[in-house]
Amino acid sequence: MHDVSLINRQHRTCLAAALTLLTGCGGVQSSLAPKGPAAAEIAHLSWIMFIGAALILLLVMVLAWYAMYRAPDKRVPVTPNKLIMAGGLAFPAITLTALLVYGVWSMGSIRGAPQPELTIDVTGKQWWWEVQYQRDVPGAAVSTANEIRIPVGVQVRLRLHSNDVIHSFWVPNLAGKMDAMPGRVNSLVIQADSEGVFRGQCAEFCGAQHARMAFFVIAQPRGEFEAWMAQQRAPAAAPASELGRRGAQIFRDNACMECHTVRGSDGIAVETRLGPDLTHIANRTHLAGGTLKNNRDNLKRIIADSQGVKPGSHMPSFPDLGADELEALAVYLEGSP
Ligand code: HEC
Ligand SMILES: [Cu+2]
Repeated sequence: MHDVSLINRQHRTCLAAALTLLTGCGGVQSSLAPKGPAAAEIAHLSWIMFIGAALILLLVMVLAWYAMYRAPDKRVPVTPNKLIMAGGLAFPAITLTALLVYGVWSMGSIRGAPQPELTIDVTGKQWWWEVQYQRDVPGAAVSTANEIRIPVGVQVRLRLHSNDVIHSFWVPNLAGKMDAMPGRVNSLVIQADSEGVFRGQCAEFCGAQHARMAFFVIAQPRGEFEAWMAQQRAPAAAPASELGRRGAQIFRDNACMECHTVRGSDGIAVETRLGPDLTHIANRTHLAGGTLKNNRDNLKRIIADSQGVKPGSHMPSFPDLGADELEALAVYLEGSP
């Protein structure tokens, strides 16, 4: 009796563990919860392969069982030649050809239309993602970091760049992986069928902070997206308070603009620098590649202790800034949501 209940308990623990693992497969970063056509096609193909492989395993197990336990005089006689021709040649040739044909056919919907409506430039950097809208339109370019907003139901082409090492762009709910390589532009089409926030991350080891190089794709209704674009296009508002003005001064005194752009402040030009464009930073949900939620405390923390948050990153810590100076900087940066 005791033994049986013990086994039951172990079974229950196993089941609970398996269920926990399976529920981990849903959610904001899962290729098993597709939210767009390309991801749906990939998930479909994965299920076909998984179920097919499971059936073949079952067949092999049944044959093995038959060979081991069926009494020799009761077995159906098959010559070795026939077995090899059928099981070793014909069967794999047919299943693999079918899989190849299906795979090539599904490539069409994974690639997307040749002329998507919207193109966004995404550049992998050690260790964050620069996201640029209308990069080639002078005066209209918008740059943000680790956050890609897209309208729902629209095919969006991402042009993937890198200016240091090879990164890999992967947002499992929406599409497959695509490398971002120096000296080359790779193209990936994504589309979200419903509103939502989908997490992605760099999927190619790229150095010390590779693990903290996540990003979010935010799919929103067209109107909301357009409003966001218009607001992002505007330069930073001039600081409205004394504290904000002091923050702007501290920003200049510490040469933050060596690496960061704040569009509209004192003629600092829009151009690609080492660090993210900070013009509308208050608008982002996260900081430092998904490492921290974006709020005032964390904003101050990333400035004062960047090397503590993300050791080895190209953002130096500023440990000498006092609490009041950090507050002023944060007020200044948050002044233009
Ligand atoms: C040497 C270049 C450099 C200097 C100087 C610099 N930063 Fe940065 N900063 C970076 C880089 C690179 C990142 C991205 C770090 C990462 O996530 O890997 C960053 C990130 C940030 C972020 C987070 C942005 C985001 O969206 O994740 C803030 C805020 C920031 N810096 C503020 C400042 C302030 C304020 C100063 C001046 C006191 C400053 N930085 C000086 C390079 C620099
Ligand atoms: Cu990486």
